[in-house]
Amino acid sequence: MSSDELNAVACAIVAGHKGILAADESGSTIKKRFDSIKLESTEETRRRYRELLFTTEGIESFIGGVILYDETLRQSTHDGMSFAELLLKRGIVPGIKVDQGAKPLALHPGEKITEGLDGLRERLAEYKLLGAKFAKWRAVIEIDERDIPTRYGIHANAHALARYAALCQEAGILPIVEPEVLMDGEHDIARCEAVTSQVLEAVFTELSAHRVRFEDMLLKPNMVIAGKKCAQQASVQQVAEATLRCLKRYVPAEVPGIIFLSGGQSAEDATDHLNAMNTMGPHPWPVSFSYGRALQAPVLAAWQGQEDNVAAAQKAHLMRCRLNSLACAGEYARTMEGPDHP
Ligand code: 5MM
Repeated sequence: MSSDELNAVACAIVAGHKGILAADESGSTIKKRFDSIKLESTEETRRRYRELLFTTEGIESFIGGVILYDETLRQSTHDGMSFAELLLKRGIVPGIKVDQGAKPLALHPGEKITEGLDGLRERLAEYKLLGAKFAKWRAVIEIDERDIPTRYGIHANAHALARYAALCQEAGILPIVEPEVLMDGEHDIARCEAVTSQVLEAVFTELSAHRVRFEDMLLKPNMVIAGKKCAQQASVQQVAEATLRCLKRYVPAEVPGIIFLSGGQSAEDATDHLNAMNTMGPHPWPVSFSYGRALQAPVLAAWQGQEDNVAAAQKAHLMRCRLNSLACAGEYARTMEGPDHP
């Protein structure tokens, strides 16, 4: 794919207030999600669950892309259509998580480095044949009192993100660059803003050094938010202001879209924060979502692994997608939550 085509994929994903469904849980993560509804995680239960998500009627009006896991990209609907083909037919761009998870960073206790660069060029070529148009790599940055993250931990993760993004562009696959500052911990919103700033600065320095074209990528950052265990939680307005301040300082206007992760926020908070940011525009880039838990938690709760609950789960799914799309337009209100709202 040429540069123009990669940019067109990025723009198509976020056009019309659409966002991304992150359904790329690895084996251990989806097992945790299924444990919460007491469902065994097997290849078939995972396939059934992903079919429920991807066949929900109407989501194509709100969802421009879906991130898949390796196993899911190779799976099909019950009547044999590959998930990638199904999504493409519905006008939704299929993508693939290509990192191989965050592992302990040697000699840096408490820090992680994402692995998966070895053999990535060959894997990208195969994923392209299987229908993936974009890829995703997630770096994980933890904050704690003991001078973590270190400069080296940030640099190592930024460097890996840039190497991944360069390989994607070489292969003609749009890279989603995801540096996630975790919201676990006791830190306040100011510390999150300081660390997120350092991380974004390092990421764009490395992307530039690796000759990655900013117009041919999407950025998937965390919002600037207080740690879950911080006694002083910030208001919706404070989160929106701090997040935008940080992004406007470090993210070039050439980037065709910001697609936030939800990071453990409740479904309602993730939508509310996104909406607040979109009432404060215009911004240099579309400000949208690429949520995993904040889109799927209500679906899993409604489904419970039962065939009889598929319709209710799809209804919950459609509603969450619609509310987040409204938030991309700055038209969401908390009063729209609840089963009775159309
Ligand atoms: C769906 O979760 C993704 C995969 O996680 P693992 O590699 O740990 O199995 C995750 O990368 C996700 O795409 C993003 O973090 C966004 O998810 P949330 O739940 O934070 O919105």
